Amino acid sequence: MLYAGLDCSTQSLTAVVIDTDVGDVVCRESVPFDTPFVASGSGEVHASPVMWVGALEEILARITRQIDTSRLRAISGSAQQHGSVYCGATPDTLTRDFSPIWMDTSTARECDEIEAALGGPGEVARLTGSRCYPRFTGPQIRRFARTDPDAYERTTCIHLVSSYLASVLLGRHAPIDHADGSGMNLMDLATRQWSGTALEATAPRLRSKLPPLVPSSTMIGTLREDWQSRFGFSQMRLVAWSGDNPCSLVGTGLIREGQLAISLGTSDTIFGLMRAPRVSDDGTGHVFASPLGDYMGITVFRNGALARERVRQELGMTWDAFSAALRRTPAGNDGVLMLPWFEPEITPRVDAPPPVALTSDNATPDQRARAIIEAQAMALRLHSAWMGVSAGAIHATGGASVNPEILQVLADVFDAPVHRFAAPDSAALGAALRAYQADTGQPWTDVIAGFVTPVGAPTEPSPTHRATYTSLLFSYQEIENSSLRLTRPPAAERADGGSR
Ligand code: XUL
Repeated sequence: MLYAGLDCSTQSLTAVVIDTDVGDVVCRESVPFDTPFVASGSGEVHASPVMWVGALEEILARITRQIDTSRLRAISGSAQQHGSVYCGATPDTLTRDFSPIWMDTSTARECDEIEAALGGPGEVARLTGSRCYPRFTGPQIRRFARTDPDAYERTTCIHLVSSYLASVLLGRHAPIDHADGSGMNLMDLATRQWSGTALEATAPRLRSKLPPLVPSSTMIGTLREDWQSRFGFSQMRLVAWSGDNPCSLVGTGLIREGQLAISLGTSDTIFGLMRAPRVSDDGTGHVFASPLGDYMGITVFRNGALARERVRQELGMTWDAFSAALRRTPAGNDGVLMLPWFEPEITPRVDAPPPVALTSDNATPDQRARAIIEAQAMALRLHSAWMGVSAGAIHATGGASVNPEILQVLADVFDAPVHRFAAPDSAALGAALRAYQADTGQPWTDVIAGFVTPVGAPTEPSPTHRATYTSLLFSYQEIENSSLRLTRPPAAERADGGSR
C-alpha cells in the first residue's frame, strides 16, 4: 500500500509517499512558494491561503505522474503551526484574504488582555499548555475580531493551516486535531476540548466559529469527488492533518520519552515526547498533545535558518567556507559570544531586539561564524531544560542538519550523541506515517521501523569540551539575562507586572 504525507511549511509544500510493502519512500516532491509571506512594520506576517491551495493542486498533479494511484490508500498532512485561515460557509470562500502565520508578532496587546482575563500567564499555561504567545491562534483571532469586526462576523469557520488544507481536500470544513489544536491558547489540554473560559476571553461567539477537535489519528472522510476524478485517486481516505512539529515527532522516530529532536529549519525547534504534561514555571516552551496520544514538549526559536544565513552572507562565505571556519575555531570560541536575535525572538521573548553584538569588538570572521552556531546551540540547551527530559540522544533534522560541524557543536553543547535523520522533510514523512498508522492501527514501533533510520554513525560529544561548554552556558545565560533587562521596560510600567 502507498500512503502520502504533505507538509505545508513556511517556504514550500512537500510531499512524501511511502510504500509499506517495500518499506521505503517512493516519491518525494516539493513546490517552493514564490512569496512565502509578506511582513509589515507592525509585526504582521501574512501568507496567502490561495497560494497554498495552488501548491496543493500542483503537488497532487506531480504525485499522480509518479505513482500507481490505485495503490494510494490514505493521505494526511502537516502544516506550519498557529496560522489561521478565515472561511465562509465552505472552505472555498475566504472572509480574510491573508492568513497571519507563526512569524507574526503583532498581538502583544491581545496576549496581555487574554492572560489578564484568565488569571495570568501561569494559569493560561496550566490550562492550555502555553502562556499566550503573539503567534498563537487565540491572540491572532482576538486581534482580527478587534481590527475587522465585520469580516469577523462574516466568518463561519476559523481554521488552522492544517485543518484548512484538509478541508480543501475534503470539500467541507474538516476538524482540528488535538496536537495542532494545542497551539491556539484555546484548548483545555487536560480534557482536549475547547476551553469555555479561554474562548470567552478571546473573541465573541468564538465557539460557533471553530471546527470540532478530534484525535490526530481520526479518519475524516475521503477526497472530494471532483478531485478524485481530476487526479485519479479513487476513494482516497483522509486522515486529520496536524502541525509540523507534532508530525516531525513521528517523522524523527521520537516514540519514547528521553529522546529529543532538534529541527534546524526556518525556525529552530527542540522537542520530545512526554508521558505527563510538565509545564515550565516561567512559561518557556509549550506542551502540546502529541499525535501518539501522550504529550510533547517543545521550545521554538524564531531566529533559526534566517539568522545563520544572514551571518554567512555578511561574512561573504559559502557554506563550505562557513564549515571550514567552524573547524578552524576551538570549542568555546575563546569566549566570543553573541545573542542570535536578528529579528524579534520567541524564546526568550524579545519583541524589539537590540542590534546584534559580539562580546569582542575584534572578533575575526571565523569567530563570528562560530559565535552564531554556539549561541543557537546554547539557547536550545538552556531553554529546553524545563522539559525535565535528560537527553540520551539527539535526533537532528532540517536543512542545517546536513552540516557535520554544526552537529558537532550540538553534540558537545548537549553532551549527547547526535543522530542525523536523512529526511530533511521529517514533517511530511511523519504525516505519511500517521496516515499508515491510522489506516492499519499498527503499533508505532512497527510503523516507524525501516522508515525512520539515522544516516551514518552518530556524532559523538567530545569529553574534552564538556567543561568548556558547562561554563560557556553559564556565561551565555548571564549575557542573555542582562540583555533582557535592558530590552524590557521596568516591571511597574508593564501590564503583566514584568513577568514576561
Ligand atoms: C511552533 C512554531 C513553528 C512553526 C513553523 O510553535 O511556531 O515551529 O510550526 O514551522
